[in-house]
Amino acid sequence: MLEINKDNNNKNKNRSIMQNKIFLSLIVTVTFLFLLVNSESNFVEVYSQEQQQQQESSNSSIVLTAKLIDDEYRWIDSNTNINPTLNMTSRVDNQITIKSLKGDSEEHEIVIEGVTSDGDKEELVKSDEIEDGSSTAINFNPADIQEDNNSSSSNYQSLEYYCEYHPDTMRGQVQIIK
Ligand SMILES: [Cu+2]
Repeated sequence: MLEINKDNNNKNKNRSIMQNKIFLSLIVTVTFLFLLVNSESNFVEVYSQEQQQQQESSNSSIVLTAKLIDDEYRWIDSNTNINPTLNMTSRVDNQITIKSLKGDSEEHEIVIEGVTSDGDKEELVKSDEIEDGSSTAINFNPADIQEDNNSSSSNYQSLEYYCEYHPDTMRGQVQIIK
């Protein structure tokens, strides 16, 4: 009788130890899963942030080539648009690279100007000259002119870009994207 009781006790003890073990391993598994899901969502977040940054940088890097089209010089972008509207991201250094074609003896130079509500035009950025296959780049951060609240030049009605030497045919609009 005493033997049997002892045996039963042992069985009960064993069972509760088993239950504890199962319970513990359940907690460990759940914790592990939780950590895994959490780190994965962090990873996804970082990944999408990286993608966004890549998109931004590709949007804000513009290449314009000076080309003769029907005897007139024009700015051509990488999609062969003529004098395209340049979309510039706010609070970012937007890089604009200008290129000339080999054999082109004409000089070109890009200028970004702001047109005030009074119709006054003000030079904001100016590049070096390019000629005969050379290229150069300028940076334009729209925040630079948006923060300038002290002068009348802060409120531009519109922004334009043009070539210093061919201002009539090599001219387009600049648009700021917020
Ligand atoms: Cu030009």
